[in-house]
Amino acid sequence: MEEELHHRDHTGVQDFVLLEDFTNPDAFMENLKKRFHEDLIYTYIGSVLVSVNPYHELDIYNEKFIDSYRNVNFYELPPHVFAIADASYRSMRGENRDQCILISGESGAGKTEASKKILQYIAATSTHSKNVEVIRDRLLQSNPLLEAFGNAKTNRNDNSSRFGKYMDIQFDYKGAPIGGHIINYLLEKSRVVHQAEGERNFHIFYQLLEGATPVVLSQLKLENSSEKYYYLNQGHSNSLTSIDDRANWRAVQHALDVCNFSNQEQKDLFAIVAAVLHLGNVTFSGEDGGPATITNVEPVVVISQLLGCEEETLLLALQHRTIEAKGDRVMSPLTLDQALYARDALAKGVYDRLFTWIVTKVNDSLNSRKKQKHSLMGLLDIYGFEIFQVNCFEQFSINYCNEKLQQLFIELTLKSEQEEYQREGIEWEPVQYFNNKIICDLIEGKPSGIIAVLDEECLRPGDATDETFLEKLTTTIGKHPHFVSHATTDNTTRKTIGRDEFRMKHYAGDVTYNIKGFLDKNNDLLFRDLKEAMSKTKNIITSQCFPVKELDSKKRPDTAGTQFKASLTRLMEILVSKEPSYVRCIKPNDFKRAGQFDERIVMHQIKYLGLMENLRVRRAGFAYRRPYEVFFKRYKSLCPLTWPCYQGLPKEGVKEIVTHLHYKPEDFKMGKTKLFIRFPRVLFATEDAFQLRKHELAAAIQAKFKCY
Ligand code: AD9
Ligand code: MG
Repeated sequence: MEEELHHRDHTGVQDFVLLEDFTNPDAFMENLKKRFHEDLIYTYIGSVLVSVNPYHELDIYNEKFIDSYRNVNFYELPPHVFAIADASYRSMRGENRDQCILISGESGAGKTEASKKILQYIAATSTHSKNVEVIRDRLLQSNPLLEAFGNAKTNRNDNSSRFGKYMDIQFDYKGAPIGGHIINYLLEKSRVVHQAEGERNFHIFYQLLEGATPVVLSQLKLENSSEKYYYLNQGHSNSLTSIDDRANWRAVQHALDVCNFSNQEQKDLFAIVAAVLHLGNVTFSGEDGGPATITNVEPVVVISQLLGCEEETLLLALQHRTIEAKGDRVMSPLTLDQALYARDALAKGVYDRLFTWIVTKVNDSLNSRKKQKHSLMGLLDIYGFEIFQVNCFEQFSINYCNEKLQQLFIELTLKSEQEEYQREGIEWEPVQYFNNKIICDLIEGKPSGIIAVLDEECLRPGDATDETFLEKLTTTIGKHPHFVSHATTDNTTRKTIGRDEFRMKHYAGDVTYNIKGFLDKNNDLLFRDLKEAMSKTKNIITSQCFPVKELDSKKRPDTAGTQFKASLTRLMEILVSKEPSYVRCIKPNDFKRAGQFDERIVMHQIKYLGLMENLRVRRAGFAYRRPYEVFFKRYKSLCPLTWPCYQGLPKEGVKEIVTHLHYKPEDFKMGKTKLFIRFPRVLFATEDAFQLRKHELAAAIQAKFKCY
């Protein structure tokens, strides 16, 4: 098996650190390309894994591969996502440090696939018992379930994640997975009511229509034809060859059972999914500015049956809103625009809360309760950087999230690595890199960041509109080097940007955002009457999702932008507290096509992901570093001067050890508190010697006991 693996990997270099011309981006790309055409999709930059999406199935994820990567030193086998998973797992076990694996790259680059492979590896590697198996299955099954509700076909990716996901896997002291916890980030709920040309709604809708039995469909009053539903037919792209909705439906059914959703819960869940579809088919009529009336009552009747609420209440809430004036409550009819807005807001609100309810329920099933949590491994798989024909509030949020992640990467690799050399007094030629902190500040800064300005407009009573928001942006940040608007730019650029747009120079490229809907989406308003109607439903999920106490609260909820910002800040705190590993995913072409390597777009990604800088820092640096205490404790038995007893300081002890092991001067440097080793092979040799020594010592002890 190992022979086979080595044989497969004869093309290019496995680690960019070995590239002769390591400062040349063309050489970098040539290496990626050569390997890509041999289906060698993984390459290292030191301990960072670079992965290129092959866009076809590779037979490198089977049991045999899992076995061969288990417990093997990182650099001994060809680069693989399993090696990253294994190294992270072993580091967690060996050094008792919580880990996280951060997967980044643009939409369609292969993040979600990578995260699934890591989970597969971890599930297969760790010690098994009956209890562990239950949790392991749930961890694995949470994927198809959340993907069904949270992924969709976009023009970039047929299975695009439309929510961010951070998953902690909890392990006991033996290294067995005993629980997990998922945090979900901002679901792109606008997709529930509208899809761009060529795109689809969330997978679950099509799965239900394609996969459910005629009996189930008739209970839900649905027809097996997605074309009939307004919320599904706007993108004109319902059937896909790349996705088997029927098979995925069966997978979801299985996942729901494994994750402990009761029959009643499953019934209620799909009643909601169906209700959303019926809601989309409710139509209104109304004159300019006059009251709107529902023109087809049938779907409303069906919804009230499905959710278990009064038909009348729902009809009223869809056509009116209650206004409180001077202590009096008055029913005010909605205009046509308002009624359509309210209908869509209800559909989005219900679906979004349902999604969070599902995550909570999955977390419940993964809760390790009394069992002793010992260590954690986090997996982050978010939506990748996106540029569409038209970019809205959703793309703005997604790209903001990617800026934050890039910032973390910079902080933890480029910046901290260089700072550490300085701190440790090691000679060092600084590497220049672009720090995107300036863009993060532009978005989230106070008081003049984009989110702050947006909030200000949202909270301003009176005539605030998307247009006034843009005006305000232009006056407050018009001169910022990463912001461009029609009003602030030169004549040439002005031709490329509309009056209702602003452009941001993101780390990954320029994106032009259309301001339409920014205020609404940030406000995220759902009329009280509809909330109240939902809180009174007999369907346990909707009533739980719309608790009465929310209605009683007088406090205005935070805007969508501010909530997202806060959740990202918390995420960053979680991530910096752990030891990170990185997978950097690259998309080889824009056509989801196997075997096609588009140099232009790959080069663009190499540049913005900062891979060249990453390589330079790595190349000039040291593969391994450990505090003297840690190194000394592990390897002291290798040197007669430090074993079995040693009186001196750990640093002096380490010096004895490396001298005894004949480390060459160019192989290592001694910092103030840490030992730095330049090449992994040196460490491997030391580790191998240690393993041998351990066996010798164990044998000696055994022999001693036998004498007695
Ligand atoms: V998005 O930001 O969620 O839109 P991802 O998650 O980066 O994006 P994803 O993992 O979903 O991309 O990959 C897109 C598609 O590429 C998958 O559906 C697969 O068809 C294909 N892919 C990705 N990685 C692999 C792989 N290692 N082997 C085979 C792959 N196919
Ligand atoms: Mg994804």
